[in-house]
Amino acid sequence: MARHLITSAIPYINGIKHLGNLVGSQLPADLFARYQRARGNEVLFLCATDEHGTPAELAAAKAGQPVAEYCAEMHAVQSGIAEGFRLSFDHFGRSSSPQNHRLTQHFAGVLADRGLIREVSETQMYSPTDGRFLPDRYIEGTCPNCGFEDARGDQCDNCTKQLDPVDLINPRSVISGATDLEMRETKHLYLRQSTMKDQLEEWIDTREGWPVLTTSIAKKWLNDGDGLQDRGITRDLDWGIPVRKGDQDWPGMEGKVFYVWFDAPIEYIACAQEWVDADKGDDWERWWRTDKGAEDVTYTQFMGKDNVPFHTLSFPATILGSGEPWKLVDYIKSFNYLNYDGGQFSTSRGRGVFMDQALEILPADYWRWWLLSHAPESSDSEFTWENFQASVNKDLADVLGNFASRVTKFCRSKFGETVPAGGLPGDREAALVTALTGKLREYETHMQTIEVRKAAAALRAAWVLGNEYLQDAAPWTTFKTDPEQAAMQIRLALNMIRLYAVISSPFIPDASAQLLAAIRSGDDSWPEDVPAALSLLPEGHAFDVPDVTFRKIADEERAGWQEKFAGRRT
Ligand code: B3M
Ligand code: ZN
Repeated sequence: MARHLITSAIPYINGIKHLGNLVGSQLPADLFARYQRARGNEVLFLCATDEHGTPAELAAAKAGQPVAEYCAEMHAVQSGIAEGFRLSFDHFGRSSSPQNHRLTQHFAGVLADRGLIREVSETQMYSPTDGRFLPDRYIEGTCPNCGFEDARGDQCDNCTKQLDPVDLINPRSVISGATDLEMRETKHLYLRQSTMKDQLEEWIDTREGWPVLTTSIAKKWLNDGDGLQDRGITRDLDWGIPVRKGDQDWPGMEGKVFYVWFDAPIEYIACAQEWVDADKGDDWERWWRTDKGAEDVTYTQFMGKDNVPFHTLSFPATILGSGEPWKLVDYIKSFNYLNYDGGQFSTSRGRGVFMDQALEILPADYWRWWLLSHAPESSDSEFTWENFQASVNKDLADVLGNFASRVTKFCRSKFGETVPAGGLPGDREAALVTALTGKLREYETHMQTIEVRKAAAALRAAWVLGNEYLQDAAPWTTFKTDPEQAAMQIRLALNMIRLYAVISSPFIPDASAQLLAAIRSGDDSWPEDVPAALSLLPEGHAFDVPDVTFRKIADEERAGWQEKFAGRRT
């Protein structure tokens, strides 16, 4: 049994995520976690809310709430929506947890002891109008790299360059819009990533089969311009993890907190501690400490491409720099962006479909299927309502849903609601088994290598084989001349419903559970051997005709949604 540690990028606490965020990390991570569990492997699947930094402070201020209270509420909201989408986290933690406070301070202390942190006295933007220093996201301005005018102080959304607020051209305060910003002296801590460039590069070079998207972004930040830069890891903010050296005070750092991107990835580890402290598990170290059993763990991270620099460079620098036996990531699966109907999804502009709205319209499986089968892997992809409608109606309703419904209804009307006996399978059945085995092995390969779209295509192809078989065998015709043979065909098809339910469960868990329940099978074992899996339900096994598994989306309905979501979210 293999052991898989799986983490999804942890979503910012400020507000509900849109479908583009979902498909870029949490959803494919869930797909992979469900698949590995279905194959009988041991999985620890973790996610959390990213609660620190200016986004949280700004959103709480906007909501007129104390930031701790705001975060607690939004965590509950995000957690509920994650359940709605059937994201099967073993724990959904919080980066503001006491566990993460301790661990982040621990890492800072160890890194300092190993000479990897330097104190820098720097001048930073101070806003007399706002009466405070303005860190990263409180400042916007023009990107020095690409000229984009709304670049944030920490990163340019246009060219993905990591920035420092002082790099911006024509900076302005996000709080007040003030432009009378002045430079004042303040002291900060820097992680000396530059001294670790060779170590990081060697580590990245020895990772096998990483997606080009992942390694090319990492390489760019390692080698472009002056190469890898040291990174500021503290901020002048109230909300965050206080700067301490382990459990000691850090002279000169009073009133400062760690930078959100320093503590956020550490939450991947702290989350495993939270999982244990919540009594859901009893040993987090065997997942995270290579001296305590984690050397045989395969660790896979999922994220959007804008998060890649932090996961390929900054977080590994923290881990490697500590000199402690923490588990490093084995595979980073990164995604491009999903666009919305001719433009970008945008949280700040309220553009697109947000996770809560999606679930109000249709059950999770409809979205899961579309999003995963159109995952922005090799390039950006686009959500359009027409495409969504077509894909739901064809793949889910016509192909999978219709197969289950036709087979069970026909059986009920001719043989009753139990699996019929019937004669021996012939050439057509042998051909089906061969084709199905081929598709299934293809599907497994794509799932193992996390080629999400290809996996979806192979799964769809496996569903199509069932329909083609049914069309070709035509048991409703056969029945008139040879009821025995029709019974054999239907028995095979009923078994295929069970097989489909099992192999489809990573994509569409609710529909799979519904089909398994209808077929009254508690056996969700993976079809390692297709012929065996297709003779599992014996003669006389009772079943029910399932309710409509997937309904079709009508044109008027689609047009209504298109209209409803054309404007700004209110
Ligand atoms: N919260 C950015 C995002 O939600 C950030 C990810 C942190 S992963 C450690 O896309
Ligand atoms: Zn830029």
